[in-house]
Amino acid sequence: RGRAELAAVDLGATSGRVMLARVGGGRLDIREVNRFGNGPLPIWDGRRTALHWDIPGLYAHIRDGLSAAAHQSTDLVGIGIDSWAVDYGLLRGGRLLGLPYHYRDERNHAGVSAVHQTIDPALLYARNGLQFLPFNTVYQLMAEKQAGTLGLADQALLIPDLIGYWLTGRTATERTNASTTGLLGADGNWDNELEQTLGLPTGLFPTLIEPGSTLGPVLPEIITQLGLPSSVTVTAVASHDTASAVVAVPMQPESAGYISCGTWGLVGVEVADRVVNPGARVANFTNEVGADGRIRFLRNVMGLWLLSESVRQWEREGVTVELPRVLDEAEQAHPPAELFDTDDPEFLTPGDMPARIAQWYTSRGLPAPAGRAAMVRAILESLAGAFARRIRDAASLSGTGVEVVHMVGGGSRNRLLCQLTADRLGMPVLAGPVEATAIGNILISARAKELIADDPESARALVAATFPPERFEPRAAAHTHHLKAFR
Ligand code: LRH
Repeated sequence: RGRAELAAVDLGATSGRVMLARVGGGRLDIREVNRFGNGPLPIWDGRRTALHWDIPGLYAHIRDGLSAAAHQSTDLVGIGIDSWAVDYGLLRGGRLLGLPYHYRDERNHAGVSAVHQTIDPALLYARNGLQFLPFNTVYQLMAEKQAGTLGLADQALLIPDLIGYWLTGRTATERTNASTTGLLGADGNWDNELEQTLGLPTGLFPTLIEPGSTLGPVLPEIITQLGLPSSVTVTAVASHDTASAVVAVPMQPESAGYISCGTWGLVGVEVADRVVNPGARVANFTNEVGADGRIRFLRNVMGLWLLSESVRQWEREGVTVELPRVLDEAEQAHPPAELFDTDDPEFLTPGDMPARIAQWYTSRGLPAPAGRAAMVRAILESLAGAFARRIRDAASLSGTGVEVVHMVGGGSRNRLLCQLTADRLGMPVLAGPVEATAIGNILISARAKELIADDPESARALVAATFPPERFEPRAAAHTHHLKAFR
């Protein structure tokens, strides 16, 4: 096996980046090429302000990043793309019809009632095994149908597949991300019967492809425009960002849980088979498909969105917020008298987050955190509490003997959050890597290009050796009322 360079395009809901990695000979070196902000773009639609993604803007940053990567590299052989799940672009005759909707747009409410009027949510869960999130693609498509826009399209592409299509001219639906649409059946194929029941067109999404397969060579004009080597190809990686992140969790899945903490906290375990039963449905656990056919049995917890939306609000109020300082202050602040429910749907939409959290407390007759430091402390304590609770659920519902919990993604850089999570869990938290998603993206490309051994264990061993995690031990006093290990 030789060494070569690979680019990862990794789009998160709060920021995106292009990374360049040199892989081979048992080594993985990765660095950032460019980074750009991302977020909901409000656009007036004639009746209301709708939330969209600025996909052309993101694509421009991706092109810049790939071009810079090509200039910094001597041997760029592949590109992999991952992004947040569930969202898609509608196309007709190969052309994008409009800006993709942001999953936080409120149109989903209409889609949810339309779907649940047609099919009982319990039956839907038995088919697709997905937790209820109002923005699962199936609900968005129903909203689109009601708005009359779905009929205009002859194709839908999930976000990473859309970027891949623009780079290669090839269309496909990568499986891990497809599994978040709600339209895949237990057999792993598009559930045409469900689509027909809901009155949705079948065949809207192109054929499924597996992570690790080649999408295609980059279009000649793009090779020229960006100065890419002519032989570079796009690999379909585990294109759902969470799937990529879990590929790079340096864990032993039989005895570990994970928290992939960025905009969202994705909290769960990796299992061989779907866990679909009434308990899992009531706890709102999902079965998303991962690389190597593994299942991510997890639950969404609101995540660092609570913090980033708070910071955004404070900045709107004219305060300059230096996050490291606010986190230091939060460490000194008093913990809240009570944790708030991070997953209250009130927190889903953009806007004044501190006011909504304060309202959560006062409407229950509880004192709201006073001041920024106390608010940040309440957010981190409440997230840590939710993480611990969901790890416990994941372990007991799946029968996994969790002894240690890995925290990856941006949250793993937040030492207070890691420590509080360890305290609430009563077990060690192993933090890092921060860029797990981009690393997982690279690892799948590297396996496909035969730069590393083609198995998930070797890939995780490489992560563990390259990015040794930081260990947070639970502090004794804090966890006395929590169980040590859960089965
Ligand atoms: C995390 C994530 C998560 C989905 C949400 C839409 O970025 O992909 O797995 O539930 O975004």
